[in-house]
Amino acid sequence: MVRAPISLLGSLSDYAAEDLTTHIGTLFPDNNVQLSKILKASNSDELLKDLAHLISHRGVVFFKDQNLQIVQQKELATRLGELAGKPKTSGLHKHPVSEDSPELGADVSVISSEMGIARADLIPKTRASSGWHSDISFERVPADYSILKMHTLPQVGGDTLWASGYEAYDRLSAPFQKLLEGLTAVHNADFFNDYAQRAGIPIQDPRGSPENTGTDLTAVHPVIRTHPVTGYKALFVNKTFTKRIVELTPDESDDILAYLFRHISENHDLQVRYRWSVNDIAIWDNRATFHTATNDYSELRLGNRVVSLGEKPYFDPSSKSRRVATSASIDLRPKAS
Ligand SMILES: O=C(O)CCC(=O)C(=O)O
Ligand SMILES: [Fe+2]
Repeated sequence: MVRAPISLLGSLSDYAAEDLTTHIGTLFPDNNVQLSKILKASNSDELLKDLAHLISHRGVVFFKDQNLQIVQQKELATRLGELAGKPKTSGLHKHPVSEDSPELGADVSVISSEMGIARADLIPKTRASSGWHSDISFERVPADYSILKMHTLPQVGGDTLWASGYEAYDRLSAPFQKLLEGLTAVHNADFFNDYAQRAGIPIQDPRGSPENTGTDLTAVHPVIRTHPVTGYKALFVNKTFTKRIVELTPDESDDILAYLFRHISENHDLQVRYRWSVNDIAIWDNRATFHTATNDYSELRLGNRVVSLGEKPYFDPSSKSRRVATSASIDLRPKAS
C-alpha cells in the first residue's frame, strides 16, 4: 500500500488526522485544530514545514471551521512555500483577472458563483469533467500551494474534487510513461484575456514572479514533472489549460491529451471529493494534483483563494515514481494482453 499519512505527520502528530482515500486527501476533523494557532505556535516553522510536506505527499489537506483571517491566509501561503524551499523570486500569485479590491488585494482571488475567475471561461462545456485543472499552469512559474477558504455555501452541492498526479503517472504502462517523459506541452489561458476585455479590466502584470509578466498567458512545461519536495514523478497536463504536446503531430497530441484527461477524470479511485462546511479550508499542491468545481447548485457560493508560486517545472530523469519510491505493493497499471 501507499504509505499511511501517520508517518508523514511529524510534529503534527499530536493532532488527529485521517486519510479520506488511499491515494489522496487527508482531513483534520477536529475544529480545535486551528491554522491561526499553528501560525503563532513557538515551533510554527517546524509545524508549517511538516504541513507543507504532508500536503505535497497527500495532495490536498482539509481543516474544519477555521477562524483564519485573510492576512493570515496570505502569511500561511508564503510560509508554506518558503519552508518547502521555493525560489526567493516566487511570491504570492496575482491572478491576471484579479478583482484587486482594497480589502483583499490583488493576491487574493474571489471564488464566486457569480463572477470572477470561476466564471471567466464561458465556453459551453459538454461534460462536468471539462473543468479539471491545476491552478494557473499557464504561468511560466506556476503554483505550488493553493489555500481556499469557503465562507458562503449552498445548502447542498458545490463539492470540489481533487485527483492525484502521482497516481495518474503510476497507473500508466511503462512504455507510455517513457514516451511522455521526453515531452513538453503548451499551457494557455487566452480566455482570461477575453474576459478582461469584456469586463474592461487590465491584466495584472507582473504576477508574483519576475517571469510571470506580459499579457501572453502561455507557458511550456514538461508533461511529466518531478516534485521538488517528495522527489516523485507526476503527470502535469490538464483539460482547462493544456493545449498541445509540442513534439507530437497535432493529431497525436489531440488523442494523447484526450486519453490523459480521461485518465484523470475517469479513474475515480485516484480522486477525493470534498463536501464543504462553512469556513472549511482546503490546501492543495498544484504540482501533484488536479481539481474541479461542481456546478450543481443555484445559490450563492463564495470563498477566498490565495495561491503561492513555486519553481519552474522540471523533469529529473533520475527521479522515481511514488510507487517505486515507496515500494507500493498494489499495481493498478493496465496489463498488456
Ligand atoms: O470552486 C471550487 O470548488 C474550486 C475553484 C477553483 O478551481 C480554485 O479555487 O482554484
Ligand atoms: Fe482552481
